[in-house]
Amino acid sequence: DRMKIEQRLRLVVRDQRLCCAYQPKVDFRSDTVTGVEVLLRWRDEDGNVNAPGDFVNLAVDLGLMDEITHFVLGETVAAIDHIDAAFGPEASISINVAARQANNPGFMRSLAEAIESTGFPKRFTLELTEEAFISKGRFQSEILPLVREIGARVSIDDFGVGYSSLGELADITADEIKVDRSFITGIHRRPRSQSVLKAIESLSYALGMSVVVEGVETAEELAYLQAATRIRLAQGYYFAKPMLLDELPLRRFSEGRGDVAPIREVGNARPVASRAVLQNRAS
Ligand code: G
Ligand code: MN
Repeated sequence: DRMKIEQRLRLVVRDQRLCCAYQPKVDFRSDTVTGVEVLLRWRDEDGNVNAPGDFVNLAVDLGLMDEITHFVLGETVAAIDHIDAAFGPEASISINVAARQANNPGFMRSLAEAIESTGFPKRFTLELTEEAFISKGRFQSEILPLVREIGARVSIDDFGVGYSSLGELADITADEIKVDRSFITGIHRRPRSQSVLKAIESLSYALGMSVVVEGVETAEELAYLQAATRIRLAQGYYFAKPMLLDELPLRRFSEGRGDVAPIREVGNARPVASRAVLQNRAS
């Protein structure tokens, strides 16, 4: 199986079938878009778009991921006018970096340089999973300063599914924490997830991090978050799915009146649970 995936990955890279999708991060208290996350996608021979799945870990193993991350950054910079038109010129731009890449000083130096040379380094956030911060590589003392130096921000991605504890969170200096969607799915009817979310929320705010919830898919989940937490920021299909470049609306996403480009399905994503709330409220 691994050899098959490896073969497919090498063909995808060779044939330049990698691409990016963009998913907004919204402030659901003020109905504004505050940022956008850039997500890697690949096209199969028939042109269908897929999420990377096992590709990322394998690409890291094969030493292909550094080049791919630079490609993602390059695509994002090339698309910046479209991104600004859709999400606003103030929107932050989040790029994902695998934990092993984050602990490689050579790679991180090259990435920081590339981000700096975009001319707008302060708009960037690097999303790293928990392992990046807690690994024995001296990430916090030696690598994080490289990111800080160019004025970019760091985010803890998929929080809650890794191996770190809430105690270890106290030692991490990040700007943002993204709560994994496994805690958000059905949150309105899961008291235990509600308690965990409350604990993450209060610890994160006490440590000066902003909190983003991932994977909001339904009105019920959103209603719970609005009524029972102080969280403002979210991503998820309820607001918008990740969109390919040619699917981005041509004018501000949050100013939509229903006549903006429809949010179409991307790859193997599930159908949209409801129309984008931002569009509904604006009309
Ligand atoms: O690990 P990270 O949070 O960066 O991964 C984001 C992934 O989650 C993307 O591949 C994106 O397509 C997917 N995603 C984003 N929003 C939702 C959602 O509301 N539900 C589900 N099931 N997946 C989502
Ligand atoms: Mn992410």
